Amino acid sequence: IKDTETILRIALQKSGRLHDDSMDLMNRSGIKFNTGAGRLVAQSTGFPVEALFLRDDDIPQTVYDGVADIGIVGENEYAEKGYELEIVKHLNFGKCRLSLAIPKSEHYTGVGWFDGKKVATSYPRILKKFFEEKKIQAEIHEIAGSVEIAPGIGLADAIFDIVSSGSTLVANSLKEVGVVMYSQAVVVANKNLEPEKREILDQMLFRFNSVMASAT
Ligand code: PRT
Ligand code: ZN
Repeated sequence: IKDTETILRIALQKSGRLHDDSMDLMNRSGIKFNTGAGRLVAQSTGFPVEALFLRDDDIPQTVYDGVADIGIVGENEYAEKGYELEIVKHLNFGKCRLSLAIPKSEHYTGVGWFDGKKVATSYPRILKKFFEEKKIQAEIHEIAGSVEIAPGIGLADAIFDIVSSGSTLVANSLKEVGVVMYSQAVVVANKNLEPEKREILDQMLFRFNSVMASAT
């Protein structure tokens, strides 16, 4: 009996800020997918890879569970979810930072300002760790989206959220007072990849490296 050909499964964001750059990198690496509208799984032509299109929130666990072998996700999402994976490549897109921001009318006195305050965020785990390290007693209020409006509507005193240009903060009368982590898109891999899959991954990373080197 002949073994079925080994296929590397990669989890990619279905739609959103990382989708286009992820697809573009795959395409320029010669890995094209037979995607149809709404399809969640796609086979590649000419390379033993299959794509799973997911919400970015689900990518770390999917790779950890081995449903996908590797994935492209923001370091922020990887850090928040807490699954142990191997970061095999930084991709230089999706760059942003996770920052604390407060109403611009507030006088900021340093991180102690947050003592006794209520902070809205979609990244409670990263924030909890940061406050613990700084010995700050603050209340963390988890919300899924539109974090920036929380202070304006009286839901929180401050926020902890993704910032890139900073214009969303300005539009909501907030000011950035501290960066907790910098992030970019990364390739994460399951820690127990079988050798055949590891070999496909290495070939893929070799192509990524050539594409990224020629782009600069
Ligand atoms: O549907 P799904 O769950 O997959 O997507 P999502 O809505 O959770 O995430 P998405 O697509 O918005 O972002 C995916 C990833 O892109 C994030 O996890 C980050 O790693 C990265 N990224 C890079 C960003 C930004 N830049 C960014 N600017 N994610 C979000 N933003 C938000 C920011 O919070 C602000 O509200 O964009 C808004 C504009 O930012 P400013 O500072 O430029 O005004
Ligand atoms: Zn998400």
